[in-house]
Amino acid sequence: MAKNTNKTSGLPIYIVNGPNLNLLGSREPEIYGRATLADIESLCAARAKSHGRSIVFLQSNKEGDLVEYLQEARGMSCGVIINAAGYTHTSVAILDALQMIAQPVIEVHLSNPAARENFRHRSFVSKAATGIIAGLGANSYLLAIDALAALGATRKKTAAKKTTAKKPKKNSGGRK
Ligand code: CA2
Repeated sequence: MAKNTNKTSGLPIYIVNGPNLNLLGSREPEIYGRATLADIESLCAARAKSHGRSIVFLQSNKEGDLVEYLQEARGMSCGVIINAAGYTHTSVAILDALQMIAQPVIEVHLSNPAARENFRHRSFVSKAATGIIAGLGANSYLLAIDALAALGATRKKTAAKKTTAKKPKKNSGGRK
């Protein structure tokens, strides 16, 4: 596992959940599974702990609250996992907030929106996401935690590691 030496090391993973996910487990289990959001929170806390990480687990039915959680995550997290639920497909405000986050952002979904109705095929969140995990029920969240741990959850989204290519020495046995 990559060593976490960046200044965000030690900060929690923010897990942000959008509208109606507070009702999980009560309806449409064939699409969203039987786990409640509280179940998913416990599973996430345990998985994060196994990577030496902690979580801040948040849910709101209000777009403005979600924007505020994401603004808070800029200075207070080592990475963000977001299931924006219905706002995935509509919210420019959430996209704008995500674009201001330097840490890695993983978009998650319980179902696979690409295999569902056309209106779910567009995701504003994807435009700002480092990666996307969908269609695996509660496991989507757990794999997103694994992904952040594997990334070190510290690397800036755009700043690729600088590599200084060594100049080949003249006549040093290289291909002629
Ligand atoms: O699959 C996902 O995780 C979604 O983000 C869930 C959203 C949906 O609008 C996205 O297209 C995909 C819907 C969340 C609705 O939550 C429910 C809670 C209880 C029962 C039924 C749905």
